[in-house]
Amino acid sequence: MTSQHTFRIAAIPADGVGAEVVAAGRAVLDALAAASHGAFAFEWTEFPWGCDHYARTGRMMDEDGLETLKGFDAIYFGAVGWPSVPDHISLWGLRLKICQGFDQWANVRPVHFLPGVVSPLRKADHTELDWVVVRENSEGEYSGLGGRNLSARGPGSEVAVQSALFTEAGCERIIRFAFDLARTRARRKVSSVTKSNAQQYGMVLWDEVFARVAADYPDVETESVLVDAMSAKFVLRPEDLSVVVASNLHADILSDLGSAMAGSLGLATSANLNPERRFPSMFEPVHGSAPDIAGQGVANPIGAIGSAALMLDHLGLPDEAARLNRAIEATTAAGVLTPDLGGGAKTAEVTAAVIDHLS
Ligand code: GGG
Repeated sequence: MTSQHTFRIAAIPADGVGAEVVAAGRAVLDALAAASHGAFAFEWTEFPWGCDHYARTGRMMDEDGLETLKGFDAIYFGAVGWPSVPDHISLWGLRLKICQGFDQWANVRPVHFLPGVVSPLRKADHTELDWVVVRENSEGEYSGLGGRNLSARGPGSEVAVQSALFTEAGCERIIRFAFDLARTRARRKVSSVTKSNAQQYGMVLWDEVFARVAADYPDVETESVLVDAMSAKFVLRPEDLSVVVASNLHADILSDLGSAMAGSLGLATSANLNPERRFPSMFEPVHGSAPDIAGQGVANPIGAIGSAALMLDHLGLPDEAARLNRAIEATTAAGVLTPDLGGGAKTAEVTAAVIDHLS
């Protein structure tokens, strides 16, 4: 039978464990497609970009890479960074280049407990941990504005400036996105996070836009919390949160904290969305390249496989996404866990278990 719909996916494993977890996600998606009896298929094109590419060419990705990627339905990404290349060069040369080049301004990072996963914070009275961290993904502290040697005073006196850029339009679109998302959830609540007592320009603008947009959503509970207080709240009152919206840097840090609370950074999934669909969106585990375990076959593939479920949703296959999420839950519930979760399973064993549970 011929496929009714073939999705063209660009796979970019990039560095370290990226190759292992992207291979896992691809295997699971291909198994789903095979079981669809021709209803859909994936056509993969893999790009060898990352730190090895940098060593060979002086670039993290091809010069015309963004132009090439424009033709795909979605991008499936692994992890960027390797000790041979300074982190700011690898990050800006690949992941941020794609996110910013394709205006993927909404980075959605769900955080929830999985059955069978023991977290030190999974107390009887905190059995529900079910949030989405919405990360502003186009500006803020990642504006790239600034410079070094501004004073030119010589060795030992160097000065560096790093500017955060907050635009009213940028704040408004991500805050509205968070409110619209909250309306789809059981708990209709949006928590806005800033440090506007200390950051008196951009983050005050964010707070003002939040208050204005909130007035359009009277059915959604709201709170504005400083990032230091929110860090404590994550740990002490996780059941009081639903959608958390924050700037690029704050949301990155908070979502790592959240996924550690859920058991491991290796579980954390993410979607870098261009909600207008003018450009492809990108799906990736939140974790980095993990040089300490790369090549050992023990990386947790759940973050990458769960991100593939987010991609299925985006591609218009919500039933398949739900099926994949159920298979992930069945796998962890059965105790098939990688070492980061206290188990002894290899990446390939977890992947095979997820595929088994698809049927
Ligand atoms: N898969 C996510 C990834 O590769 N992250 C690498 C990293 O260093 N990210 C920092 C950031 O995005 O702020």
